[in-house]
Amino acid sequence: MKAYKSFGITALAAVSLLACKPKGTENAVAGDAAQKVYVAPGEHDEVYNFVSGGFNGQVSVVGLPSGRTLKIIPVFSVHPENGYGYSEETKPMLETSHGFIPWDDQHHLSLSQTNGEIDGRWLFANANNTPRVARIDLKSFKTTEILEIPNSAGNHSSPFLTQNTEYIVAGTRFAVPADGQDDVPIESFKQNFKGYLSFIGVDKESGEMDISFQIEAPGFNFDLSHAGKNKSHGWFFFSCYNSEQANSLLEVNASQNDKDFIMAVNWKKAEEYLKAGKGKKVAVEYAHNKFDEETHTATSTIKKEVTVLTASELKDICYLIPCPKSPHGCDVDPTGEYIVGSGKLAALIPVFSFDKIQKAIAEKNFAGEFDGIPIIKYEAALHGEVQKPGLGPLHTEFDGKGNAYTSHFVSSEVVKWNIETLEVLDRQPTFYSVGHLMVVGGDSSKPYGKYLVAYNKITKDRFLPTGPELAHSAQLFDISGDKMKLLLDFPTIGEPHYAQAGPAELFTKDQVKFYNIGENKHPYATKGEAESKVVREGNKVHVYMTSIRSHFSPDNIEGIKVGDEVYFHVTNLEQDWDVPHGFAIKGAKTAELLIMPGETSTLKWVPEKPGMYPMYCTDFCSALHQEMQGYVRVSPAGSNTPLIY
Ligand code: K7E
Ligand code: RUQ
Ligand code: CUA
Repeated sequence: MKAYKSFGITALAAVSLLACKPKGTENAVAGDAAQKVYVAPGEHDEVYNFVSGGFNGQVSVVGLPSGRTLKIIPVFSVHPENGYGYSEETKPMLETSHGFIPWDDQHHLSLSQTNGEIDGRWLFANANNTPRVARIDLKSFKTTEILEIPNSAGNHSSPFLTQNTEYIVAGTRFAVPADGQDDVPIESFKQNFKGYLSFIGVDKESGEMDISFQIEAPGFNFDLSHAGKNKSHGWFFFSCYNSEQANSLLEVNASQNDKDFIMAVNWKKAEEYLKAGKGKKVAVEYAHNKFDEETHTATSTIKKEVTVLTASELKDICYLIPCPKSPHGCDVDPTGEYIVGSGKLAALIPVFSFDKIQKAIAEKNFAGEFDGIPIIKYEAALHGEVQKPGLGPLHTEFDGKGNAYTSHFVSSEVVKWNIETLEVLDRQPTFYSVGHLMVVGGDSSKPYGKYLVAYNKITKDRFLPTGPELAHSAQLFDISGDKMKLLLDFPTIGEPHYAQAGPAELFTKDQVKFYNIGENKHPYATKGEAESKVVREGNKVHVYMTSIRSHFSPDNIEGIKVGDEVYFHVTNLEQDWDVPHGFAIKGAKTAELLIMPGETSTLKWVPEKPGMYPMYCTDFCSALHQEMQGYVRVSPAGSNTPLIY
């Protein structure tokens, strides 16, 4: 989030003040910090931390408490490290209804849950700009599915999930013209623009996603959301700003109203309406991309229709709860009773009670309605307010011991408070201007606690300077005691927004180490060197190539002509953990490949000039790695050089 504009001069002043170290910060660092974060050589971290990459479109995997980056998982952006988005197999993953998109913006992550507990199966990620939701398989740490979301723009309120991963939910940040009618005047915002909330069903076994239904809501900006848990399972809570429905958010336009809303959605009720045949079919276009783990090949298909339930007609699936000024985070505590709203422009944190919301609905304790949607009276839904927590509250997580931790962007601090008594218990400064924060398991019904990480928006002087572009800074706190203790600063990849984490055992148990070559069902797999070959079909040339320490087969090829479409299908024959091979050929515009043991990967190359083109392995794989090379001779189009390999 970027809040400078709305805070104007005050925020800028606050930020520059904070850029010099506040007094007494040294005391916040735990005396035994070094010991607590030290993971000895050869030892493993205690926790996997999955961190969003923000504008880089990726996800990184960080070990805690060491802060070591273990892997970058490419999701919505191409990744030169492993050829994601470059190889023929993975290119379809980045197809959308707008065509191939090599770079997007990734904000939030959700680990799959069963009975409200992290189950270690999948990680879901959102793309903000061209609305999509991805599923990462945590056996392989690979992105295996991407679903585009129609009727959405700025997919920010996403991908939050229900406690058995029944649904991934995605709310649109930008209201969009209703019924897919895109060509309307922007001035007609109030009449024509709506907000859509997508409920994406997830298959229990395979994890496969598709849009089950959408709810058409007023044209607010849906910012963030969280599912109810336990007693509130069956409900979903969305923060919405711009309740004025202004079409320009410049200046104070969108913040005139003293209160915006949290919208409570009864999705079980929506399911009933759907079963009863309610809902309209709306023509749309969205891509559904799947990576088949048997053939190791992705496909992309375009789907054409969604079912939309209209909230204002159905009356009893959506309820609005007033929430002070521009709510951002909308978080539900582990019991499911408390819903925490964080008004970015408010100087308090309202905490709503699920029981009270239910009572208010039953007693019709409403303050009016908006587009046919009842507005529950603020006091009727309120558990209480945290007074003077800090400035610019954004996001809240929980430790399972009755405490909540809220990040404050403007006053640059993490504030710990008690959910029942609403009393502030502790505060620690962050360096600088924290956005999201995360407690290990802090979004589940059973937080693991122990560590909290603050993901800060401004780095300034925390690390050695690297010119104008700096790594973002994360800060690890020990939250096992009464007071939070700073343990470690570490740099991150991209701009982390949300992150989630769980104890290591959850993710290590079924991990893939390499692919069994016998089970490789890739249509162009070559399962032994003897089967390697080059096959010409018109101007298409398929090279069935193998790689094993330390040679390619075939390694020298003649008879390729200018303008041919050459496909190098490289199968890595190794059957050993951690022996990838690389592949590169001079002048190839699709770049390189990195092929895992037992896998087949394809590089497409269209030579444009006659010449001698060396190819080689790019990953140091053995003492004879430098010998892993060959030549391709390219002759002029129409010449009669025979095919030799
Ligand atoms: Cu607060 Cu996109 Cu979750 Cu960033 S948003 S901080
Ligand atoms: S070679 S070990 Cu290019 Cu010195 Cu790499
Ligand atoms: Cu194979 Cu280097």
